[in-house]
Amino acid sequence: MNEQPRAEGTGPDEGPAVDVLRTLGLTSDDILEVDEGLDVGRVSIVHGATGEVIWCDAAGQEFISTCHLSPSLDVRPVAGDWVGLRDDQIVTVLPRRSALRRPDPNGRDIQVLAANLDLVLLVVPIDRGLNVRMLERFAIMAWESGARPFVVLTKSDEASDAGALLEETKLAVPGVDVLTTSSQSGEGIEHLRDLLHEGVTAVMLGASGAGKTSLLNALEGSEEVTRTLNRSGEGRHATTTRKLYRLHSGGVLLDIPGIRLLDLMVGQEGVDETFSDIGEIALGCRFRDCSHNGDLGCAVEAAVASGELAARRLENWRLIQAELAHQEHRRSPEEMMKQRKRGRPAPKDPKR
Ligand SMILES: Nc1nc2c(ncn2[C@@H]2O[C@H](COP(=O)(O)OP(=O)(O)O)[C@@H](O)[C@H]2O)c(=O)[nH]1
Ligand SMILES: [Mg+2]
Ligand SMILES: [Zn+2]
Repeated sequence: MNEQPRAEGTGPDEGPAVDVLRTLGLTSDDILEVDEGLDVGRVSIVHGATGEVIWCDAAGQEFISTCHLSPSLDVRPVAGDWVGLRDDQIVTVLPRRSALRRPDPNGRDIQVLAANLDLVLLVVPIDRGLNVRMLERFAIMAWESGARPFVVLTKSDEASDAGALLEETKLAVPGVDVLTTSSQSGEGIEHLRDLLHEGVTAVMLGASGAGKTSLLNALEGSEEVTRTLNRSGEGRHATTTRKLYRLHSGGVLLDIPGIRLLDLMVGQEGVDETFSDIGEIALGCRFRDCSHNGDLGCAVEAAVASGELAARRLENWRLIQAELAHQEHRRSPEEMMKQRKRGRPAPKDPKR
């Protein structure tokens, strides 16, 4: 194994190639070990049997190529993947540190949308109130990815009571940071820029019309973000693609296909994180496998009765549990049977 190029902190390698890879979002958690003679790059998009890759040679000269996928690949590369290249062919997909997934249209398989993310921006408009159920689903999917979820409330200039909606959002996704923004007035945009600094790769998850494109334009201060970026001023890093934006603030934004509500993936871990308030209260339930549905000594239902927990929150949790069971069933009937026999998983210890 050749050990170059590698991220800072994982090896002695510094140099022009690593400098370029950093502008592509390389972090110290990415370990780019590839075979001798391979170049390293980052995938911006894959369509069919080819992928668009931004890569650089050992001298730090940057290129953008449409590369064929080697038939020997055992992992299909996706946007955000670090890959090893030989002669314009992707021959290695490096290990992923996070991955955003959704159910395949057939409902049985799982599709990876983007890899090696640090931040999943949940873009949620508040000009017509807050769609809590959609927010919860986005949050679950984000938690499942292994990246950090971050809620960006948009269109605050048209919100009736942005302050109240902010509080409602915080209750819906405990433990997730929330920022109120407006692409119109500029509220929150500077904060968002600070968040998207070098070494951060982000995606925006949000319904069509949520304000994602406007946000990107506000961040970049331009209507035309697909123009050639030239941050070094020396003609280097001059390539960007329609799908991998190198932001002026230093971060990388991957453009992924829009997600419909139906596509959202539900996973136990993401549900536990998103409903950590219920998980915490459930520690007080008499039975570890309490279903919070008429069970004896249920602390969660008691919390609803006392007003400590909103009834709607428990309702949403139940709906999500049903959906989780349904998705798992569609994916694997056998696994579903096993889980039924084992009973419900015990609530997880609260993290905070
Ligand atoms: N008032 C207001 N309208 C916005 C804001 N951001 C986006 N919009 C409008 O919302 C619509 C959808 O925005 P767009 O960025 O295309 O959403 P996308 O589909 O998520 O990319 C457009 O008509 C925008 O002008 C905002 O901050 N304030
Ligand atoms: Mg758009
Ligand atoms: Zn209970």
